[in-house]
Amino acid sequence: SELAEFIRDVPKCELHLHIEGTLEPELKFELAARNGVTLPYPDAAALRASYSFHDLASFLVGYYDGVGVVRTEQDFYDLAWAYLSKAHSQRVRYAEVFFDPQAHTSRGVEFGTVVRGLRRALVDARRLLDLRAELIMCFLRDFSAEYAMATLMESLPFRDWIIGVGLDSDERGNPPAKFAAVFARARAEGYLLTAHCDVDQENSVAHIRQCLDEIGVDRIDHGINALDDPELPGELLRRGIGLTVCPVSNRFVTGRLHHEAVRRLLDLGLRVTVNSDDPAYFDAYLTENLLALHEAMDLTRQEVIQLQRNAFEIAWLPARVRDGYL
Ligand code: ES4
Ligand code: ZN
Repeated sequence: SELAEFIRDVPKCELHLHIEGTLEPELKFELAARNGVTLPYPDAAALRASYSFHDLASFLVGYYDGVGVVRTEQDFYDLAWAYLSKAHSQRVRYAEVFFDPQAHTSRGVEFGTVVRGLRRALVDARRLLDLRAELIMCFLRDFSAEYAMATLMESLPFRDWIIGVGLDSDERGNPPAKFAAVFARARAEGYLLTAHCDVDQENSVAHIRQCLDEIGVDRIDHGINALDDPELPGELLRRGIGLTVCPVSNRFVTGRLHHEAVRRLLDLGLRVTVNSDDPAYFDAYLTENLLALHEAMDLTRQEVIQLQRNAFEIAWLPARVRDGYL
């Protein structure tokens, strides 16, 4: 249809993308061979066919296990370059890329190896693809606050290559407040702040409230359960805090795209955005997320434009650079 064409062609901004979640089975096999690792599947197709997630916890186990084949600086470069090439083909002009250093340092890969490999790919994308991208370091919330603080300290020599910090992995029993001191220190170091408040968690509303009152986030990842509370939507609106929603990821984790929530957030004038989260696992990059949403809710051209405008508006870019995209 005409709108599908428009969705494919519109210049895009991606703000919620885990680089570890872009590891396609084919690259996983290539890296396994390179590093002398034997995977428990005969080939990429068999690995792909084995994917079956019914909730967040079952997804995250295979996810952190699966990234074990990524080891050298070149491996991290190749991982990021594959994503950036794909994003470029979908007309992504700016991307903020999450990485999980503890998914790697916890298995003996040095912090510097991770960040140097990723950074080199970002620099090449800027030069060769005219795609600008920045890194956001996420803490794994199911590890301790002490380990997060130690990771924050390890990041400081690379401060200029990382624009902000986030919080991801298993939210159950791991509220944002657990990391209040870590985020306070991160802010003092000049990092911008975001945190995952995944869809339909046990304490979603309380966690969003903590993000505002105890962390002082600049953005919230997912966060659509703000709609369950009488005060939160108005407060997000007043404070200009954006939400990075991931429809196809929602469908995997909860069975539903939550497209009604996207429309309500748009209608309320909130800065809601659409993103891909873990596209290699959910089989949907940014264009496919927008198309899935369109199929479910019959997006208008104006809504597609507003979603991309919101993303560029809440992007962590210098004002003058941002204005160039708007
Ligand atoms: C994630 Cl779907 C999801 N939820 C929480 N943390 C994550 N990290 C990567 N994907
Ligand atoms: Zn995420």
